[in-house]
Amino acid sequence: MKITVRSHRRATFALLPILACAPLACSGGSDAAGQDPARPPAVGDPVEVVARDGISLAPTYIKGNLGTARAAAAVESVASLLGARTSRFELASSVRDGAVHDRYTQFRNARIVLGGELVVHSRNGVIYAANGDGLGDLPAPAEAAIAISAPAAISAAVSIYAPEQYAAAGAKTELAYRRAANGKELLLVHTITVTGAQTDGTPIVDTVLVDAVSGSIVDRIPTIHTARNRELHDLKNKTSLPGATVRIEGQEPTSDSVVNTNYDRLGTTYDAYKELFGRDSLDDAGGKLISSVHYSTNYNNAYWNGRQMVYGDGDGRTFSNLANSLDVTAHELTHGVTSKTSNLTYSGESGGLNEAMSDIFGNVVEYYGAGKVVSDDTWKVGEDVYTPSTAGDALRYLNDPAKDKRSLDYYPDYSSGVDVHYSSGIANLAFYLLSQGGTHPRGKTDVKVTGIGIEKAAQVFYRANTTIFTSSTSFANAKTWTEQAAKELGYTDDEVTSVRNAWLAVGVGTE
Ligand SMILES: [Ca+2]
Ligand SMILES: [Ca+2]
Ligand SMILES: [Zn+2]
Repeated sequence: MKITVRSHRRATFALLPILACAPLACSGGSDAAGQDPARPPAVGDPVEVVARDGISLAPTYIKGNLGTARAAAAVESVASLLGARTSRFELASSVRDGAVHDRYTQFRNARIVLGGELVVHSRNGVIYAANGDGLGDLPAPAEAAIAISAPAAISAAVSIYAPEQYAAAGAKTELAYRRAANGKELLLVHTITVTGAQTDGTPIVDTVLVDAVSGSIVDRIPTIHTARNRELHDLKNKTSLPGATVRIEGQEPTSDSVVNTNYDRLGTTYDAYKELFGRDSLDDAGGKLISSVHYSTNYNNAYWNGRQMVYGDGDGRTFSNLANSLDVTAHELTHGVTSKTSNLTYSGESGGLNEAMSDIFGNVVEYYGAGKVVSDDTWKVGEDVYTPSTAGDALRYLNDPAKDKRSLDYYPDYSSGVDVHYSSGIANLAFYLLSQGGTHPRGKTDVKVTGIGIEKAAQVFYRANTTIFTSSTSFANAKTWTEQAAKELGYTDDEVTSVRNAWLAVGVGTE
């Protein structure tokens, strides 16, 4: 196994002079001011509820002058406006892009509420908007209701794996709350980390949630993000990461063309994120981009393990070497961006959105690498390494997801068991239609979308994923929140309508 390590390039990106631009004088286009450009919120303005949760009816997005950023009283007041009076909130992370987007973790009865983050948006110290999921005062069992012990929960978690897959469990067993599937209450769950390996060598690091009251499995959340869903099982050679260092930033090419090509792919991905979004690497702090290539033998996959990319050589039939593909590389790296920002949970609807972000930005990077040219390949995933003996096909298709015979292209077809690599098709198609315009490729709706171009569409999805989405964002939330992102970017009413229509065209929302 070999590894390519890329140290960061120091950012020369300077802050845009947005602070010198009074909101009233700011015209449209890409500003990073982070609020509706029409007028700043003023004290005494009514608080506007932009969207509500479909079940709890708690607001999921509010706008107005909501007080002083990071003041405890203001955060409490914002939480209360969002219907969360019985929870406590702690600042977890922050994104700055001219505006400040503070993410707060929610606690109930001193236990974390998974997926229940509050995001508070401020500018010049004044909160102008806030959003979140699962923030209403949903009923929650007290710890006195626990009927399932931690060891019993670990047994239940392990039982969903084949014996040869499972290696260990229980290292990080903790109690937490998680919204029930019916949306009406919080469940008290044991969170259990399970490690092991699939038969093709892909590692397993899952978080399994076991209901502490009923003992049922609530969710299985993989933390290993593969570029594609596993299809073949050829060999089971074990590997240990990261392997020997063979090329670091600035070093001359080696004799291994796979190392050199992947080194260039990492460079293009870095440059695209920096130029298009002003982002300095995955963590926006110049962090290293690390790849290990030649993983296992004939391994038909690539994955992101939370720290680095890992690529198989492919078996030469289903895939050639995955490390040579730019959109596969950028797909994996985008999992890193998502994990540092929205941290979309990798199961259910949020998991489909997580995969879609990677498919979308994988190809936005490919578009950038092609000299900012849109081609048929812009809407195909992994076309350069998939089925070397068949021309023109791809692993997935953003412009016609159902072409792979598995991916969804219409939200009413969604059910909770759909693999995240296939539910991603719903958002992938929305992105395609927002970029290029048109109607649903299979006529499932008759909504006509006016395209706004790939770069503007990418700005909308990037802003939503990095500053508004939370770990439990649904497709319906994604619709509302990408519309908000477009407004914050200063896009025209027609362009915001295109965002709305793109989602309506794939069956998300009704108006
Ligand atoms: Ca592509
Ligand atoms: Ca092919
Ligand atoms: Zn992925």
